[in-house]
Amino acid sequence: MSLKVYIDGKLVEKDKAKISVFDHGLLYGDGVFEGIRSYKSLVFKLKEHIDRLYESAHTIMLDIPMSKAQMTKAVINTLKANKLKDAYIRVLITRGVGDLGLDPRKCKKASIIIITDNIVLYPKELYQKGLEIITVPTVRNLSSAVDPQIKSLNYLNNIMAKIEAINSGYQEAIMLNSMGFVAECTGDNIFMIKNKQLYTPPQSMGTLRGITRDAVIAVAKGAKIQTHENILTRHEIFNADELFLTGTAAEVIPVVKVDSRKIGNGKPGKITLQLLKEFNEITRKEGVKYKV
Ligand code: PXG
Repeated sequence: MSLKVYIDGKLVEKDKAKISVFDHGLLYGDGVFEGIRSYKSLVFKLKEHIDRLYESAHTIMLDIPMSKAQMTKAVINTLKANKLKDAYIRVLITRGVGDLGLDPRKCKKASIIIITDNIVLYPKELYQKGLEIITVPTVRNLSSAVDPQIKSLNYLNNIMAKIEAINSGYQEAIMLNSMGFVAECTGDNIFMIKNKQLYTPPQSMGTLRGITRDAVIAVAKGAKIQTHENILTRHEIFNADELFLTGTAAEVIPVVKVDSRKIGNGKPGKITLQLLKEFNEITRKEGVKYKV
């Protein structure tokens, strides 16, 4: 059975899942998206993802032609149609079909696309050995230009940083903001442990308020680990006891080297591994249940 994709109310075969070349999502990256996961027939933080999707759309004045309750149903129905228990879910809202000009008023109706697929996991050894990453020249978008809270279909800012990492032989990059403070990675948030306390940059640094980030902060608070949203410099990152990244795709992944500086003892840290374990427990326990 081939994969079915939801497009504007219909489930269509993957090969037939197509949109117009006049869609402003393609012409201008004019649209928004979410990346969501399900674990063992539980969609993790579905409400939070849908709320963030509607907030992104609200800011760009994109009217999603369905309610949040209908969106929730559409996501679940797409998972069911594909009999997926552990899935990566991509919801996209494009501005829709318009003409070749920028004017979004020419686009009469937004398109809703829901893609569900098997999740491609990162190699297990990355979680055991930890990642080596670098800082890159491309700075994170200014909040006053394109706010990183908007998960827009234009991810060039992040892709530029990813290319710079890849060109230097690394898989992931730390993006700094225009002031030189740590913002986040290309598709993940960053955390450090120093003296048994947890630190991550605040939204005002050009950091996306990740849903995994919030979940990890909640886990840390539950474990009585003091947590802070603080400005972080490269110096502070280099001298962290432990470092890790969080994101829907990566979950919690340890970092052991930044710009050739060893972090802590060069191995994934104890608190990181504890948070990783507890996070994995909640993803298998909490969420919106569905039957396939
Ligand atoms: N920062 C950025 C810039 C992101 O795009 C996160 C942090 C983590 O947020 P959540 O809510 O997922 O904890 C993201 C999320 C991928 C991929 O394939 C990841 C994201 C977007 C698109 C693709 O790794 N990002």
